[in-house]
Amino acid sequence: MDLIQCFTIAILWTIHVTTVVGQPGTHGLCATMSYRDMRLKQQNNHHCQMLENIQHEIMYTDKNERHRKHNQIMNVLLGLETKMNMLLDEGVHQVVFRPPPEVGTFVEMDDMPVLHDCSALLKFGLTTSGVYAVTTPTGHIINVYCDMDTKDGGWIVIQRRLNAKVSFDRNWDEYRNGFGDLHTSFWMGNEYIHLFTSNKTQRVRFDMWDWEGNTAYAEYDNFKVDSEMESYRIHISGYKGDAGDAINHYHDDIGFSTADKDNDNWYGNCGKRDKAGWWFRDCSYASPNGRYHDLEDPRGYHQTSFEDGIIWYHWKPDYTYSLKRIEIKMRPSE
Ligand SMILES: [Ca+2]
Repeated sequence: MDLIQCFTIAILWTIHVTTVVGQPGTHGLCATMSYRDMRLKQQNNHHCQMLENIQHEIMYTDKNERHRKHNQIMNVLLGLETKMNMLLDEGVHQVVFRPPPEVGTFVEMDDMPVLHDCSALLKFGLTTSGVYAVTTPTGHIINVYCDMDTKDGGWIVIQRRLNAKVSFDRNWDEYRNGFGDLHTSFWMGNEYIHLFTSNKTQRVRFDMWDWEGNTAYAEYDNFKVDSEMESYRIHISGYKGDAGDAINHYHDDIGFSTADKDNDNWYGNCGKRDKAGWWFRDCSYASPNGRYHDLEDPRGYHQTSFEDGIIWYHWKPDYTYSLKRIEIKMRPSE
């Protein structure tokens, strides 16, 4: 097996290990936002670090230095093998090796795609939804959830609400950096949304579920979030879908607000009142980050106080109707 083959197998193998072990009930650390903040020494004890190592090697290794790096990478592979055996001992046995897109050939090093977002991973042949490492436009590697199943695939999931376990009543810094668990409920982080939408024109899609078993979606062709200096101002237009346009006509071109940073147009503080961070105006027709109400809530999901639930008014024209589930995702336009 030559070096190119080693690289290719290593990266595909590791990505799938990362995906599989990141599923609920097995090993969720990869999926947490705190993983991004762990010190290198701590990360070294975790398989995610191996993926990062290999990606760094592939992206930053000069052609002439590859042989010098070879042994180093082989050590990473040995570590990976050890980790694999540990996982197998722990009962994780769904480890998938997927050959490169063109069966029988291996991707040349110079052609190796930089895995810069979920759509690139999809093009590379990774069709399983899950947690992956991708590079931000500024060159940092972060963990994201890729939705490969929703129409067109290759979506970076920005937000998901599944239950009330993760509170979205968070401050500015938490909304900037991201919070929650990538397999359940989370916010990707305004800074990352800004970076990805500044680099390429992105589409954004809202998928939503009600309590009666119905689904709806809203998609926008143009989605961009400005920098923190500009209060993460949103630019969104080009609606299509069956949920109704609750965003473009009302939430376009407004800064992000949280309870501790009021950029809304209301005399009060929408984020404080609705216990959420969002692009509030006066205050919202869409409020995906509102408080999660379910049947366990003593007030019941259908008895939210005015506007404080998960609202999409153009689908459920009732400010006391809080949705069962919602997801927000983006992918490049082309
Ligand atoms: Ca205000």
